[in-house]
Amino acid sequence: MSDTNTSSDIQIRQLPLTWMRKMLTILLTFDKDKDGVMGYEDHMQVVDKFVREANLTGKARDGIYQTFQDYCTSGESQGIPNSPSVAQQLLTVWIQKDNPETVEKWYKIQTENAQLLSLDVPGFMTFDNYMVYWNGLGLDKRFARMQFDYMDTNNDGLISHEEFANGYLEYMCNTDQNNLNRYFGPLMRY
Ligand SMILES: [Ca+2]
Ligand SMILES: [Ca+2]
Repeated sequence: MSDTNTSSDIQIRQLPLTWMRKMLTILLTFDKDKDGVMGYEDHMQVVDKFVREANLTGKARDGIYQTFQDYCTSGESQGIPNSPSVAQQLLTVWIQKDNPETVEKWYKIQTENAQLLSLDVPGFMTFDNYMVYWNGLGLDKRFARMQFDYMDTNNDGLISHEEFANGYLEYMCNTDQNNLNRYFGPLMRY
């Protein structure tokens, strides 16, 4: 192909395996209609489930919908849900992980999630609250504690909103083969 997009001129075979497995693990969790892409409808289903699990109402509920809508339908981040295939979505995320605008949206989404999950202990997420998130995503309960402790970088037994959001950014942006972040549970085999 002879398009002009130089920065995106990377092939799927060039992506680091661990990073790719992390992204495919997200896909397994979020691709509800199993069409190979985490699209707009998948995102909305995730929010629906989250809203139910966390019993959100009123402004809290409207806020999280608004944040996801913005992510899916405006700015460069919308290229991710609008990708036509698994490979294209991986390549789009690969590029967007270096885009400050998209990274800021990721941070905002996870900070808002953390706030909504810790209404009883403002500013921090207890392990019980974290389990609302983990179970809401339908992840393997056995591995929740390991990830919780991994993100608890100051070892106070709580996850601050910053620790939660930074954990997500590290999951998305760290391309090291030995990265132990398991934000969405054990990595899929690929
Ligand atoms: Ca899908
Ligand atoms: Ca902590």
